[in-house]
Amino acid sequence: ELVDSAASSRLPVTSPSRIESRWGDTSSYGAKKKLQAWCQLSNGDWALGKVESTTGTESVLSFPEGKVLKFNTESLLPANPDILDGVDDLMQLSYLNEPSVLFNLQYRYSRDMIYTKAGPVLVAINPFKEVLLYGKDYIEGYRRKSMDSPHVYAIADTAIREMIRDEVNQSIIISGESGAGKTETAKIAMQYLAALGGGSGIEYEILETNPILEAFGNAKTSRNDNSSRFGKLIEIHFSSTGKISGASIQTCKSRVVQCAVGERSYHIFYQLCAGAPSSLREKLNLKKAVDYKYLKQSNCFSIAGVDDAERFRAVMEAMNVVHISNEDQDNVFKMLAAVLWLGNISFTVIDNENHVEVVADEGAHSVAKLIGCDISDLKLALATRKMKVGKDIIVQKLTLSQAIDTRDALAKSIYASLFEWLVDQINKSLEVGKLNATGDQSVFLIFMALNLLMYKNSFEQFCINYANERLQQHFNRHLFKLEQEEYIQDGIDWAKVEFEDNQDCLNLFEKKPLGLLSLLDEESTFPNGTDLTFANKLKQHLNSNPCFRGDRGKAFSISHYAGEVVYDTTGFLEKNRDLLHMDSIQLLASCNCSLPQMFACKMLVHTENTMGNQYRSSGADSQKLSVATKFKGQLFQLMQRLENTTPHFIRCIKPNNSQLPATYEQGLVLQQLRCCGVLEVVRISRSGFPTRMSHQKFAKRYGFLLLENVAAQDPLSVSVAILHQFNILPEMYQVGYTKLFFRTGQIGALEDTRNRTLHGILRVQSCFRGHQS
Ligand code: AOV
Repeated sequence: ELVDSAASSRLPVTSPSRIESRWGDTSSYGAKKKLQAWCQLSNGDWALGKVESTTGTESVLSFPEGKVLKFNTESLLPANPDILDGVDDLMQLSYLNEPSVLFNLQYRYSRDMIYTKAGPVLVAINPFKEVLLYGKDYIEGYRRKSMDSPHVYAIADTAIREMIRDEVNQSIIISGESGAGKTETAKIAMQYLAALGGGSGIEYEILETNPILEAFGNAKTSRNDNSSRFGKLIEIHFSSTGKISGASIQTCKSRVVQCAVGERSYHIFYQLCAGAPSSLREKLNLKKAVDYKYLKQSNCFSIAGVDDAERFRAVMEAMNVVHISNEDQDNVFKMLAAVLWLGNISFTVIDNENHVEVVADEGAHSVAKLIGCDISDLKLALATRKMKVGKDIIVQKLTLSQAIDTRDALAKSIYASLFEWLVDQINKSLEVGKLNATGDQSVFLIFMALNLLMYKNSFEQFCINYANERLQQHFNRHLFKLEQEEYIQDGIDWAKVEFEDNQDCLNLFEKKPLGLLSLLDEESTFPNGTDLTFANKLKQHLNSNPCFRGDRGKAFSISHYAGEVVYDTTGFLEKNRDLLHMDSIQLLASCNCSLPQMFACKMLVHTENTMGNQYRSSGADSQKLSVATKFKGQLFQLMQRLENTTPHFIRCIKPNNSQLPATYEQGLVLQQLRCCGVLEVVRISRSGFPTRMSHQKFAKRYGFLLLENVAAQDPLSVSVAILHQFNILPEMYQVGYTKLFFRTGQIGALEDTRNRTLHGILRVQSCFRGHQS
């Protein structure tokens, strides 16, 4: 910047075209350097082209391969100057539009720089291959701060340091869709935590919980071979000296045994059928997966490239690592087999009112044997219901559909209880440091499975998307606070920064009595409620809500922060009720096997807690808390714990659905950036003043463009003079105590002018040199 400001500052002036007036003063790049712009091709991808000409509403763009195409000028988006290619924080971009963000991430990804910051968020793109970014040297580099490019290690380092320095709990919130790399990322973060705080071996045990939780909690879906059907929260405790002293895991489930064509139920069922050794097979009277109705319904038994038998051995090994005794393991497998056999139990109709009786075949006998009850008790529990009428208890026979529901509900609740029990066992094993854990700080590692929003959504996505909405609010508010602090610190008028909140959408879910969840629970308790009456009720009460739209038939739409999603209410009531009758609980309580007894105990506690609360008890038959309400409760607990932590956010992105390296599908990435809230960060920043530069830096960088001589003036005065000379509108910037704050795009325009001027000077200089030589 050895430039004589007086000589170089005459700016060529041309009349700004439509694009230029929209994007700021980027005109007169003129013939030498054409304006570059993003345009959307017919396949939806964005491409970078040179603007050849603009006439009326149309622009002609040329592309590197020589192609020339016409576009609607309004549809073009400005591209960033080349010097910003591959910046390691998206916030450094002058233009934060979607193609610019996508391109920047792709630029880095193709160079194995899979991590990029988006302000306070770390974006991690799954490389689907080994990248040389980990291990001892890198850990040392980040520990000593000799490395500072975006990395999971850097996040873990900040978390651990802030925990020790501020004595405040930290959370690392890792989200992304299945297969995006959450588990890997958590392991990488753990690696770092273990290097700084490990040594007891507990970190190994924590990692070994993964195969177990995945086997029991994950399933193949049509979109993902290994989709986690639960949210997972791992809490790692550190002693005051910064060493890992223990850990605990919490899960938050949203799916029950049921699957569609092309999907599988939980992995563990197929693993058990494929991998159980013969002695175990005999004990469980185990058949092949195809012999079980629950597994057969979807007609999908294997996953490409996955050996279920081998996985089963890995799960058994992991169970040993977390100290689940052989006897308990046997009991676990018994419960699994009981669930499978329950699905094979059939009924015969015994009268003309469609009442039924259980067929005492292999299925029924196996279940009774496995859970340790009398077959007559089992038959009674599945085909009758005790009702309280006045002071008397009468026994009512069940119809075929009631009996099937009862059977399925029992299977689901055994499975859910088993999963809960397993998590409890794992936690006991990880509790080593608990004794002296009082007063310790801890780092929480939190996984939230953020599934992609899909066109046809059911109850599960409804719950997950609701959770995402809550998490998004937490994220927004954190960001808002960080921003606010920076503005206030620099004396900026905070009122000029607008932030959108998703409170409206959350209200749509949570308002009482006329919110989605309340209405769902209400309809679920009506004996005559159906999915259709539920859908109609929503339309009747919520149509005036801007986040809600009633669609045809059983469908409705919600405007989520990430976009509009259509839901189909089919199955909502049944899944939400997750009804288990007292008769079934009593059956489990009467078993002479330890696990069913324990399950029944827990269910009874649940039931008692909720009776007289929100839920009516109808005689001897009482209901558990609805699934949605339970989910909401767990979510609130999780949020409450998060509120008391300093959060760190990592968003994992899956660049393609084929698990291939070096394959970056724009549309897929974009979808996830929207869902994970990365574009939201960008949007929030854009609504504020995302570009910041100190007075000094600004004066030094652009001062030479001034017409008047300002050499003697202070940086602030120089800065103000620049702002005036370039007619930057007052609403486009704010002057702080130490920094200037700009709205998006403003610096880009200045930067272009600067480059243009420098180019001009260089040309003039080389011209001179040419003469001299
Ligand atoms: P998930 O945890 O997000 O899915 P994973 O962490 O299991 O996804 O990642 C899926 C696969 O991507 C892994 O098995 C690796 O092959 C690859 N991968 C992810 N991150 C990296 C990385 N940093 N380096 C190399 N390979 C990676 V799930 O928990 O299904 O919701 O169940």
